[in-house]
Amino acid sequence: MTVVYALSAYLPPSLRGWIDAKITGFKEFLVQNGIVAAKSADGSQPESPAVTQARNDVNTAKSSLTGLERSLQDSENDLKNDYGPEGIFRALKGITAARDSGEYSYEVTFMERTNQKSKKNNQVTNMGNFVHFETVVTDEDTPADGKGLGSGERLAMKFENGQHCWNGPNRATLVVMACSEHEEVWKITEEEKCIYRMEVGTAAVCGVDIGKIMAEQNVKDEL
Ligand code: MAN
Repeated sequence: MTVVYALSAYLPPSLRGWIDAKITGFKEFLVQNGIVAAKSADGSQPESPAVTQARNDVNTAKSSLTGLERSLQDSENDLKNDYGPEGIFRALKGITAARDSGEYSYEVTFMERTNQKSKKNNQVTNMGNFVHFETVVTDEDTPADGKGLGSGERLAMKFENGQHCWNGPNRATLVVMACSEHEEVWKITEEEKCIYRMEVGTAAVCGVDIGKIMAEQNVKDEL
């Protein structure tokens, strides 16, 4: 533009006027169509609308990519969680059963965590977070009301890495399950300092094929 302006200085005034008008018109056309930016009052050259638009498009695309990455991560985490075969335990996830014992109330939230709640001050201590299934062989007489583990191979949920125990390990719980009509905690023991065992009844294990569940978990672990 500057070169054209300089050249027009050598032209006869009538022609110069005509060229100046054409150049001004062309510049206006470029501004109106967003190809170049209008000069601001202080004479600086701001960004053109086309560049602003392109930048906005990039930012929008970036934030939707971030959203997609987050939901992909959520799905991957969900897949990694162990629900056992055919989603049998998916229905149990998040259900809580509790029982008082001594100065505490103990609760298991299946597939999530175990808690020890003080009856005095309601303080909650995490006794472990769900890691995986294990099997336990039990050998006891089933009580008359049927509320007990009985004898045989039982499925168990292992919860680890709970709140650290003073002068001891991080709290951990083994929740051993047997068939029962409702979810209920039958017995709680502290086997060693801060290592707990809960015996619970749940309809989720009635008639399940333990061998199949463990085989599927092993396949998942190897993936
Ligand atoms: C608390 C409870 C007990 C545990 C002690 C260990 O009192 O969690 O179960 O044995 O801490 O200091």
